[in-house]
Amino acid sequence: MKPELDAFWMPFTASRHFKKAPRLLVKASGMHYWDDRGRRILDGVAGLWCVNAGHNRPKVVQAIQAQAAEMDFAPPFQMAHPKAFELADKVAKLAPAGMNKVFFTNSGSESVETALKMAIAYHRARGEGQRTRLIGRERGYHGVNFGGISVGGISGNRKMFGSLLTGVDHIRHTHDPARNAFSVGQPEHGAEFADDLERVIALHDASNIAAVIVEPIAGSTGVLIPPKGYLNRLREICDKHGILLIFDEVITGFGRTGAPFAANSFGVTPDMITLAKGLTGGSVPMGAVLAKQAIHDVFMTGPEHLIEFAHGYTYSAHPLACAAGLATLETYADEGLLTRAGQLQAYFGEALHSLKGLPNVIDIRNYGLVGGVELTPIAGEPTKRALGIFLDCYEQGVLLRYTGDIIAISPPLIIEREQIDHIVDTLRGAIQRAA
Ligand code: PXG
Repeated sequence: MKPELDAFWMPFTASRHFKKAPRLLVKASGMHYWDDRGRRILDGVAGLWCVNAGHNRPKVVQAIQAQAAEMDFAPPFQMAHPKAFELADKVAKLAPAGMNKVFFTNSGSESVETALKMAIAYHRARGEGQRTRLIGRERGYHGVNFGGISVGGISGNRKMFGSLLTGVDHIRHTHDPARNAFSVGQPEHGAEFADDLERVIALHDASNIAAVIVEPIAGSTGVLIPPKGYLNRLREICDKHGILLIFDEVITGFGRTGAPFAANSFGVTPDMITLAKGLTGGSVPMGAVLAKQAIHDVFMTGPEHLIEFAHGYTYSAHPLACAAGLATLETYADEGLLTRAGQLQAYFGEALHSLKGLPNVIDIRNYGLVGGVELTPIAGEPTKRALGIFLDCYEQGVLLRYTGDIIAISPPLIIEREQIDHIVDTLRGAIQRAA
């Protein structure tokens, strides 16, 4: 290993493997990265599901440069700067009707913690302080902080970290390959998986439960598309029992599903939405929680000189992030990107499903511009087949992502049809070579 690689303790990386043969990206533009060997790499995962408008878009670059020169930082507690209000207003205008309050964070993980705290505090402020329990879902990913891994359902992200939050339950996941393998778009079967929520409610009584959090499409666990009717049923059950419904749209937000949010695409309005990634297209770290007016208003009581919600981050609504967010939203609007995934969905889906029948391909899932290709694991060596395919594609100049033995595809929303073909053809070759 080169000594200069030693100090950096890398996030979510097989670091000894990586440091023997590092993959270093040094430049980006539009649909592409360039690596330190000067090779051009087609970005099939929008960086890490975040670069929705493509890389280094001129308006965004210019906005960040101008903001850095004008004002580096403004304290967000008891002070503010104009772009914070402007960006909140623009995000609220994109949101489903009634979801018009925006709380800024710096990441998806922080958005999740913020939403969970808001939910518990909301019930307390309304005089139901016993509603503290939180419900997540098996295979859910809600970032890596303690709240997020507690409601999250990926055991590898939980098992090393002790007792986590107390008062958390999980409903079952929605993966059902026996009935739904190779579904194009939303699977037909499984709306009834939402009824598992009734089981948990029966166990604890609804009066003790604050909120349910789910990803509308589960991303990190390997792209699980919600069965038809499933999210509607979750909404009905939450309404019946006075439980808040939180959609974690860190991946699905900002056009991934063909609408600004998956809540729009699936026609189900939650009480809160957690955001990050596409909000600034990955250019500057930023997250946000969108909340219904009614949730916000519950806090607005008591003496006006007192802080209503004791929560926030030094870098909430950071000027660079706000400038980047405004320019990113402008780029989405200029180019119609928040609905483009809907126009490409059929083409993308067909291309992806052409991999059916290849060796070891046991399921293909797609919605909007997100897809997953599930492979049979190598006996006794889970994740190794997908790792090999990921590395092979990278050698061929295509960046994808793998999780378990699932290959995830989630390109920038500016992708062209030939680039979809190129990604799928490269993946086809790699799957065949891995057989
Ligand atoms: N919620 C969801 C639904 C996410 O997908 C987070 C929260 C946390 O966001 P931050 O910004 O704190 O990382 C995420 C993040 C992958 C992968 O390919 C996915 C994410 C992050 C890194 C890798 O599985 N999603």
